[in-house]
Amino acid sequence: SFIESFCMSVTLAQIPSHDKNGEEPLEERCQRILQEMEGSLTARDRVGIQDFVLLDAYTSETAFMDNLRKRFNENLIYTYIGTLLVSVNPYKELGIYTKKQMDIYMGVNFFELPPHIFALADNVYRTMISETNNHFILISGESGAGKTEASKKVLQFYAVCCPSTRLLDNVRDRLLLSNPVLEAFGNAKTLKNDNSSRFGKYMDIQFDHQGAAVGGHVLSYLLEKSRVVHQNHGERNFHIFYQLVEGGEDELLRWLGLERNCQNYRFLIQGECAKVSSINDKSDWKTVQKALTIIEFSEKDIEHLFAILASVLHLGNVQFGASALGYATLNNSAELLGIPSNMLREGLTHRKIEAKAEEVLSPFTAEHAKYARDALAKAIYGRTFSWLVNKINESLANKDSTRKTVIGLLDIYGFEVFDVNSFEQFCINFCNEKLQQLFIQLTLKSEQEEYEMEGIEWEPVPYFNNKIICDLVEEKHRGIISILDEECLRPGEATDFTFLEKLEEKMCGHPHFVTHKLADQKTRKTLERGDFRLLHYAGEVTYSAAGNCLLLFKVMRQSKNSIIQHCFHAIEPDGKKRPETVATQFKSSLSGLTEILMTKEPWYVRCLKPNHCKQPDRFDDVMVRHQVKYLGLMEHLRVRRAGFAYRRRYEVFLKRYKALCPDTWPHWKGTPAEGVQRLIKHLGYKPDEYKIGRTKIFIRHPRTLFATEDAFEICKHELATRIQAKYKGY
Ligand code: AOV
Ligand code: MG
Repeated sequence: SFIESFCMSVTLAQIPSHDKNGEEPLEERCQRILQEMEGSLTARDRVGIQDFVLLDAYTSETAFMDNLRKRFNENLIYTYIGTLLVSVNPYKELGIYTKKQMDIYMGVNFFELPPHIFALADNVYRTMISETNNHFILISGESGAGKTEASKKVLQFYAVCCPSTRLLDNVRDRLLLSNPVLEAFGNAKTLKNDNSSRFGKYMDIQFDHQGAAVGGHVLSYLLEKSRVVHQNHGERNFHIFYQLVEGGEDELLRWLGLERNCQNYRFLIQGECAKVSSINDKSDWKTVQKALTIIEFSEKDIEHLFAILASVLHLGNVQFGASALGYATLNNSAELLGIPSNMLREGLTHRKIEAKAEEVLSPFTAEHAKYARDALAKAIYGRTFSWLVNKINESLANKDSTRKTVIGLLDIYGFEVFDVNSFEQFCINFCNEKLQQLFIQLTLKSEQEEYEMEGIEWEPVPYFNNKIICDLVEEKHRGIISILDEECLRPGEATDFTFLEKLEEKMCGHPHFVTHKLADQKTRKTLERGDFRLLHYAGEVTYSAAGNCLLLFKVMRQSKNSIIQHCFHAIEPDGKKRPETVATQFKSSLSGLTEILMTKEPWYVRCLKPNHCKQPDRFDDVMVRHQVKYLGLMEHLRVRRAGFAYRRRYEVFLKRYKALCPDTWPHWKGTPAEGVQRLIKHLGYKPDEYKIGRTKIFIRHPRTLFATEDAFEICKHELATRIQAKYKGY
């Protein structure tokens, strides 16, 4: 019979995939799920709908917003658009990330339970196992929307839920503990977020063929180093400095020549908020200490690491006046860095000039000396951060060479606009622009192209393509970065103003570029002379070119001092004559990232920020609507809804479900396409529920596939019962 022959092809291990639901009889479970899917009207009214695709007035932004708000008010922060997860930051503990919750979501059909980040994590994981391919989860949203929290939840889910052996336990711990360390050194309080990521992070989690997490690798992107020496009002330096000063043991502080008072260190108090109520620097210090040991930093490494941090703090207190130079603190700094203090002093206050084969020391002005000091502090910190990431990678590396599949987690700094936006914001926002472009390419664009390729009738959904803004920034020879490069590397008197003039000349008329000359025509807001404005996908941002200190930058590049040279010249890749500027390096590292991602299957978490005040239970309509718009959620929904939630190649679909139809079981003689048609006819698919493409079947609603999947489960369940009955006697 059908069941018996099916029985032969299924291994016992495959059968109880839903065994934790064993307490609930399958029939009842199906009934329940169906009821939940249909959703009683009253419940719907109250809690909204968990998948926007099922929303009746799906094209209306108002309906979208209503649903989102309803759910938010009920503390339901997650909603799907198909398999995309929308998350709204609740700004309060919801108690939904417990071990118990993880158990509930583990191995359960995606649409069976209320939307959750764990459901997404689980779905990605199981797809990776069953299709043995690589995936990545792109987490996006503006600063403070909840990206870092989401990425931590995903990592925790894998650490807790994936099979493990005692041997692998430490891999698991290291994966988890890499987070507090990286956050201590790479996150800081900003006006937007008390724990704002100031670097971009891409983490690969590697799994072996049994699905155990066996290793990881972190790539970091452009750390906002300027924060080491300068913080805007209401912001802080990187967490680790405060942790050290607040939490460091007496003995350690004495050795480092530090006092337990943040107010004594210039680099810590420019934002005038060394204390933050939501942050406990003391206990965070303990966590970081513990993490460093588990990641296997040697005692010596740890010692050196803190010596470097302290040297930066001392450096910050060095003052250059007409005559006074803080010799004592400079000596402190030099000692901790392990360099002769006269060399450091000379390096910071003089530059060498070659005149007729002779080297002459020419003193810097106090202004230049300050600049050199800050540049050195930034460079020291930046390099230490890279070193830290390398150390973590060594510790996470999996040495055995068997084939592994990976899930990549991308958590970067979100789009941000401050009163004054400098080069750092330019890079951060460009990064977001690039990721939006990737999202567009992978969803809106490729989706519609696929319908075309498969010969499926399709009414195109229009969307805003931000490629034009990406090009404006990064295009070869013409983009802003190219112009910046040219100005930085051009001999002669390049200044911030010549840079701006070049920009004006080349970008004139570009729909997303505004300078002060054009400001009045394009927008009502005027611009300062040293500013330019970009109309980003997520909103307009005014950048201050004057802050870029192009001139000083050029002076420093000419320095013969080896420390300064080291800091100002990017390492030149072999064979390249032209040194790369930071912007160009960043641009190429982002292209590298895009390449890494393009080889993997994408999943998306779109994080929304409900209000500007970091407060719970406040849903600012205008603000959320704006995010929904620029993230392209409506367009995504339209494509999803008008389109088909699921598609599978005929072979794959047939292979999985052929047991559900006597005609296709156990062998189908015809083409896979015909087999699938026979199969779905048997299953009673309605004509408007699916479309037959060239190579794939397209299914409109998740529930159709869901019903099929359940039929498949019941089929397996019956089979399991039979097998058990059969073998009972043995
Ligand atoms: P971000 O990563 O998106 O901003 P975070 O993930 O750091 O934002 O979230 C900011 C803060 O919001 C967190 O510190 C939490 O207090 C709160 N929060 C976020 N998600 C949740 C959640 N699911 N449950 C409870 N509280 C949450 V930036 O790194 O600034 O772009 O550069
Ligand atoms: Mg973050």
